Amino acid sequence: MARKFFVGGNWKCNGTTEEVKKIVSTLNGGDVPSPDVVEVVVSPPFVFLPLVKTTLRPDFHVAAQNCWVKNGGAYTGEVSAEMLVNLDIPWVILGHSERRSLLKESNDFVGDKVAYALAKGLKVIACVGETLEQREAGSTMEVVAAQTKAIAERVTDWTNVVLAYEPVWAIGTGKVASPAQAQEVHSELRDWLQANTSPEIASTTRIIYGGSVSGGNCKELAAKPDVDGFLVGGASLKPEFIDIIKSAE
Ligand code: G2H
Repeated sequence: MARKFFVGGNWKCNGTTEEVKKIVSTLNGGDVPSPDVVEVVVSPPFVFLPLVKTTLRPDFHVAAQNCWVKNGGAYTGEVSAEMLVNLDIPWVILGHSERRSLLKESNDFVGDKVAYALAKGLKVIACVGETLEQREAGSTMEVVAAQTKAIAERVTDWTNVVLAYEPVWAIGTGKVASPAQAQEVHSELRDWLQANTSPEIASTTRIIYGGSVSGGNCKELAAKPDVDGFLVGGASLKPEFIDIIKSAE
């Protein structure tokens, strides 16, 4: 089964109501390939999710940028998977490196979150990636395999999982991975899935790339056989996000 190209826009902690309305209006006016060709999901901060969901074109979907590891309760500042489901938010990003590093989210904690969110009916963009130090030490695959293993130990059905490979050294730095570097890790991740989950999961799970993706570099990256799309940060706030979506064709 062919893997449908996937483009996610991670708005991170950016935007005012006016700015959000402007981004949505740009997206709504964009001429992009049909939903048969590309799946587009944008991820505004929690507070803007209802606004974006109600004003965004129907062929694009929304994602939260995080959710709590279990049911709600006395967890000040958290948002539960159940709340996202209640608001009809279909997707959530989990394990982003900014949360892993700044908020000390461990592999196990991210794995627990992914399993819980999936069990509640959410679709998950699960992020993995190595730091520059780890890459230079030659441990890239060891790091991303351990991050993926923590998910694989808890999840059997990968239908609603998109795996995002985001090398930390490429995030928000303008230093995008070369198409060959991205392809190498994506291919090794697919091999890892083949060996540790199943051939079916390995061949159908989308592995997308994130880290300084732009309108200028997306086409070359998209041409690689194991790059099934992108998770875009900075450029997803700009009109060039439309060009990135178009790289699906
Ligand atoms: C990586 C990416 C989006 P950016 O974090 O998840 O951000 O494209 O700004 O590097």
